[in-house]
Amino acid sequence: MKVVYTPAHLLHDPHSEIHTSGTHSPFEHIGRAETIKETLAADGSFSFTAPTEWGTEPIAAVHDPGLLRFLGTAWAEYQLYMPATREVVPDVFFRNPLRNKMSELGEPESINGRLGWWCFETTTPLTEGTYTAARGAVDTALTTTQIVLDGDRWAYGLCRPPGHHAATSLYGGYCFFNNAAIAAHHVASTTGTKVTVLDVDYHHGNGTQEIFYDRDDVQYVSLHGDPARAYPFTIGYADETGTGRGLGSNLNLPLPERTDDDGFVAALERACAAIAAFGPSTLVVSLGLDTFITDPICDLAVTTAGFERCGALVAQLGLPTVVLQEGGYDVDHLGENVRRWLVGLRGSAG
Ligand code: SP5
Ligand code: ZN
Repeated sequence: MKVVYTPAHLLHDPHSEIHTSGTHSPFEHIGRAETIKETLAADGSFSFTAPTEWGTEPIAAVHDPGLLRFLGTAWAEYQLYMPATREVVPDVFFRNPLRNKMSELGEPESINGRLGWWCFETTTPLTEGTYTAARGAVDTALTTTQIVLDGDRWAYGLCRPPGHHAATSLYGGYCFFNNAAIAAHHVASTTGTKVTVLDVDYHHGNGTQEIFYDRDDVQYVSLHGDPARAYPFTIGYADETGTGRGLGSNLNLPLPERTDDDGFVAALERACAAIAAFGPSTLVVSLGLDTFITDPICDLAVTTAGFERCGALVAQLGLPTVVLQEGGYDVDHLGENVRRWLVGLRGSAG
């Protein structure tokens, strides 16, 4: 199986993350991608390739060009406002009710105002190299997709930073550009065929859902911790099924605390039945391993053996499959969990 990896992710190197009312060392850090790379390299049956450059066009096809422009310059602009800030984080968020009964506001002018306009939460710092790293993750996703479009049955893109929380016009949740959505849109728009994004990260992929919510050519299917208790809290409920032409092509399967291998596999069987019924040409998997039993920020109980079962179940769909990295924060087990998911997917096919 081909693996697409670039060291560009090392340029996104936050030293702190603001969550649960304090500043902490980040859960989303460079060691995550490095341990995955090392584990897959040590296995010997994966062949590594570097991404090619795709430019900004595929990003602007999915995201607001304003978000793209902002992320390209925000860190440098902030230095003029607050010199020598290593990690740039908004402190004022734009919330619609602020301007209740007033005219609609466009993007504010000041850098501080713009940060709160394009970002939705505090855990996603912008560092000096974040934009370059995020562009590298998109190139990784698109190169992985091209490998599958060119005939490989599957390929794995080691995307970092992850993507599924990034919406059309918002970044957050450790995500800047929605790698999986950009990949899925690329397939749908260049081949004219249907695509499914299957999201098995612990967190609901609010960005991917929002991007495709009114479309009938891209299905979004997600298994995740119930947003009644889990991030991102305000989206990911079972009654969100799509709108307009997209009605019926969004499926959320919220899961209870401590869901184990059998429970997760049972939900994945439901997901696969819905995917088979939709009939896509291509599958894009948002692969998060934060459903793992000892993940430090999540509360499901999937094991390493369970991940292999999940990969094998997805293989039974018989679809060309683009696997893209999302979350997973138990770094001691992350590489092996990814490896076993991919081993399950490829089975004895090699
Ligand atoms: C891609 C991805 O998995 N993004 C997840 C973003 C979740 N960010 C929330 C971090 C909150 C950490 N809460 C700490 C609780 C410790 N018990
Ligand atoms: Zn996650």
